[in-house]
Amino acid sequence: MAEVTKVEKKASAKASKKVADPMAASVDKATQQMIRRAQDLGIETCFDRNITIKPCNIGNQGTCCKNCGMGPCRLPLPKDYDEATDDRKGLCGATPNTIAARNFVRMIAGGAAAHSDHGRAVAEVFLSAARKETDAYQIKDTRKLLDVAPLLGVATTVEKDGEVLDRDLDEIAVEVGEKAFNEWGKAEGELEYLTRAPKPRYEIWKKQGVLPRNIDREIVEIMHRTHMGVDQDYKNLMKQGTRAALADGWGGSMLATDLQDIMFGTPFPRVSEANLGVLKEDHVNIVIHGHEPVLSEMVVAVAQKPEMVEYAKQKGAKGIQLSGICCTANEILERHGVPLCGTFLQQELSIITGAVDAMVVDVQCIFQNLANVAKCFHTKLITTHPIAKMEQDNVLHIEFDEHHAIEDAERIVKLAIDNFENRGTEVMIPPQKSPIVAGFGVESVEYHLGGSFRGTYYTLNDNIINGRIRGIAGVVGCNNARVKHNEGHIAVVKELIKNDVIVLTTGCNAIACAMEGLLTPESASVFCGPGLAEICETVGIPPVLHLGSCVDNSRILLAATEVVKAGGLGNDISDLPVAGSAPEWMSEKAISIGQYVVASGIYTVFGAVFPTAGAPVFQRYLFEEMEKIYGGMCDFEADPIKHAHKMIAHIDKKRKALGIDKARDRVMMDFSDRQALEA
Ligand code: SF4
Ligand code: MSK
Repeated sequence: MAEVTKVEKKASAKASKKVADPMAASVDKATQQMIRRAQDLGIETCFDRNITIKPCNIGNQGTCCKNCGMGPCRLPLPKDYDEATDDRKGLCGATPNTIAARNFVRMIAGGAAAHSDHGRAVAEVFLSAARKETDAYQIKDTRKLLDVAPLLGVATTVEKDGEVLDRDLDEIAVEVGEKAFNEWGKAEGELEYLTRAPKPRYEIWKKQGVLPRNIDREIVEIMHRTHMGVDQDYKNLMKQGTRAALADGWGGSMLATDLQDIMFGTPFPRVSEANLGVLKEDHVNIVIHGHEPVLSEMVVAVAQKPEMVEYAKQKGAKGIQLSGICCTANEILERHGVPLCGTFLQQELSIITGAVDAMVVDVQCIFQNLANVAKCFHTKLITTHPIAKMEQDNVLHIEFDEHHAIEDAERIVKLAIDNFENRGTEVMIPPQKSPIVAGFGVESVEYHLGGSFRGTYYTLNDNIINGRIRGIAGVVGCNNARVKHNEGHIAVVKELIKNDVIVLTTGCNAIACAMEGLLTPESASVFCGPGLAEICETVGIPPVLHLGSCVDNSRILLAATEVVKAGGLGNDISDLPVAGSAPEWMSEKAISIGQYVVASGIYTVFGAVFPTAGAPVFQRYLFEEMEKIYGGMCDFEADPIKHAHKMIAHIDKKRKALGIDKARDRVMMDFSDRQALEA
């Protein structure tokens, strides 16, 4: 009998491996088609790994501690759990509450670090641009520069001989860059942006002792406090978790958004498309994936150069098609209209099309398995960031540096063009793509829904008060392969808009909504309740407003602040008929976002899983008691319709407290009814 070779053994093991049912894995047809194709080609994706790798139940409950070498200490929730007699302990005596709280705040530290380090990288480039040390980047939006400067304590005017003169813009930019950069590590004081919040909110943070001192310190302090044998009080741990989360939302993320807007332009609504169908068979396809837009901005600029397009034509392509995955995609969409190739869970699938000539990745949310998938095709996988390399030998590393940014981008684009001719004949691009309008922000919402002659956000508030708009929801966050791709995102959002709740979206929720066709003004008449449909049709906006990337959740905080300022809906964010949601979250960043949103006064519902189920007392603290402190709290609901209705119930509770609940029982009045009222 012939000897069975290692390769054959591996192949037969592969053949017997269980794979995902594409229909059960995603609601999206393009995704289903590509999962099937991957399986036909024998290429494993995350959807299949979801079948073969089961999550650890104890880790899922948040009660596994491995913070020292005496562990891991695993404390699962007993089937007959009784709070009064619960005596679970780790070797050192740590209780489930302490362990779950330590794990939870470490997730906040991870998330806040990721957002904030992204912000720091942007601040570094900003400073180089302001000091004119690089030709590639300029200060594009001087209006925003002048808006941001005073918020960082930078004067925009100067007094000379009794006269007030405008300060030189270059000088302002350098000082803004320096002040911003200082926020990561200043020795004294507190973060400058905290006072952008409504005053009562700031006072709550002050009273609770959670004003962040600087961004880095709060993250470091979490790592210290959660070290073996330090902070053992879950409430005290959450205090620090809150402080670090606020340093993310009102610090690192907000600075990233502002500095990116000043350098690359403040987004304004633009038309584009979304889903794998944006890839073009006869074009060089470059997919950009990750989070930091500093490199992708350059790739966009270079790919549009006539000489590059000409070079692509010489190589037999009709042009260059850029598209994006995850939040780098959202960044270049909101500023340039570059189409969205897909969500977090479609990253492997984009390569499976066989049409991607280069995938360029920077930081965060990048599957290590991309390299294995790319190996099966001609796709060049290029890492660009010194902190995010891959070990596989088919991955190229072209380290990006702002001092030779254009040259780096040219090298990448040329590499992709040169690779076009290596494409196999087996290209399969799903036809699905949806038209979208994206690129909203605090400024454009003001423009579309406010109108400068009536005062900022006045019309939006007016329509909330009269009940046409029932409330506002921020629906954000990732995909999670443990739940059906995009199902939760889309069901939650559709249920909200059906009930007249306008949705602000970012991250992969925004991409999911884009793929479903919810980012067009026309979708309002199909999916919205009558009040919201009327507003969207009158103003010409979609019922779901795409506000950008993960760091752009800071735009949601500022939009809520503007609503408070416009008046008539209370004095603080916690008074507003507003709720948050992350239906399919998976990233530590979502936990940090959730906590800064909660601490900003917003009730926030998570889907998929919640990592504290093994510590019911700590979970109750997050789900109930947090509201008494901050006016916002976390909640969990896996069923998307119930999830949306928890948010709607909260919105209605806030409407009632504001005394505007009756306004929703609107009576359609004709002219004589109105005359009678006025008389
Ligand atoms: Fe176990 Fe305590 Fe060490 Fe955690 S810190 S692993 S609970 S002994
Ligand atoms: S990309 S963090 S999967 S939203 Fe920002 Fe999507 Fe979540 Fe990454």
